[in-house]
Amino acid sequence: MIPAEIRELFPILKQEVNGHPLVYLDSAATSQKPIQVIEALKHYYEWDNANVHRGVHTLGSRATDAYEGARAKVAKFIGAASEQEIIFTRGTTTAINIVAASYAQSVLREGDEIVLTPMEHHSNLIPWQQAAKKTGAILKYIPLQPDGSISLADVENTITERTKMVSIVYVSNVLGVINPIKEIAQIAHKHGAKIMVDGAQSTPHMKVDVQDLDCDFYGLSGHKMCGPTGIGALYGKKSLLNNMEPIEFGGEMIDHVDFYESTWKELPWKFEGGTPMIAGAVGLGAAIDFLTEVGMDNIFKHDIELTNYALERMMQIPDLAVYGPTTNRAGLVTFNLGDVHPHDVATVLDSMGIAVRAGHHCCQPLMRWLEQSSTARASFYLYNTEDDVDRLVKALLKTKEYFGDAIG
Ligand code: 7TS
Repeated sequence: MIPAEIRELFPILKQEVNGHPLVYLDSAATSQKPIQVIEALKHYYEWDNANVHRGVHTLGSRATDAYEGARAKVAKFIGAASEQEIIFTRGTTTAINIVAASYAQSVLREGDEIVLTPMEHHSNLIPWQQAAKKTGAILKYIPLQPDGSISLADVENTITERTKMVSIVYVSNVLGVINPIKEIAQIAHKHGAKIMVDGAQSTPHMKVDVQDLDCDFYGLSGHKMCGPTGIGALYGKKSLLNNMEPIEFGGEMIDHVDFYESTWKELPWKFEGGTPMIAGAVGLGAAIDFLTEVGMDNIFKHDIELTNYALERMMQIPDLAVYGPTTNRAGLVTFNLGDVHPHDVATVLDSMGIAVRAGHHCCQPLMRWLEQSSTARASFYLYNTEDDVDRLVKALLKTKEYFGDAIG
């Protein structure tokens, strides 16, 4: 386990909520930020703030160095071959939208197939629905096993010669399942398809190597990995990004502009129209330094141990249903307490200082597959401890008492 002192680096966790010390179990929605990231943002605004790639003045070059330095950190963190393969975006949603709008819509033809799974977040579903509508391509879904995992046999059966694009989540934000991306990429490539990976929930918790996975595109969100909101990245293989058209046009992304025609900068800047999220990138760079120092393998181990501990304890609570597989899963537990509405569960937990998310988690099709309208979810990160899990379990038992006969 990661030492409990790590928690001390997160100032927000020191407060009381509703008269109880805060237990933050909603990191899958957004993670908290360590002092190093907060200080990096403060330092940037106090000393270096200027626009990038323009000013010859000192602040301009400091800001540019900080921004491009952060890009190099992202590239190294996910094992990209070159910094040119990293495009800064607002987050995973924007990363997927760029690929669906630029790459997919230029290659897809009527009758081509886009392969997804029923566990996709809306951000990895709706952009593909739009691409299908515009091109006449067809959406296909790899079926789920009863525990919510997917089998490679089903992957083999679903991907065909007509498949041009596979887009799949690495770690589900509801089931916690870790999908076998490397194997799926091999199957996709065997059929000449490209694969996009939704890395929103994997990048914060495990070591990612895009070259080893051999994925063509990969999206991540900075705010889920100790970084600021409003910053994320799209990784794409250079050979693909080079042949893609930008989807945002304007300042910063151009080479030569004339009255009727313009040309674009080289990678990655042709995809970064307008003034980028400079401070956000600097904060993300600081978050990557922090995570690297703690060690991604340590974080993965910590989150898994905590989740297993939570699963073991939560499964002993009568009437509490837990969703997702029991093995090969990452740091979150999705559950329902009998028939009590998860919003009510979350509200009672909040009154005891415990923050969990309730709702459909932006996965409405998956909720229907689970035959639930919504669920509650506790998600863990490096600052959580066994004590947090004990507090959650105790509070759930109290919640159960509170609702009494309503549970059935
Ligand atoms: N993909 C997955 C698997 C996610 O969990 C999320 C956000 C996204 C994509 C979108 O990321 P964004 O940073 O672009 O918004 N998931 C959640 C969640 O589970 N609760 O709140 C946001």
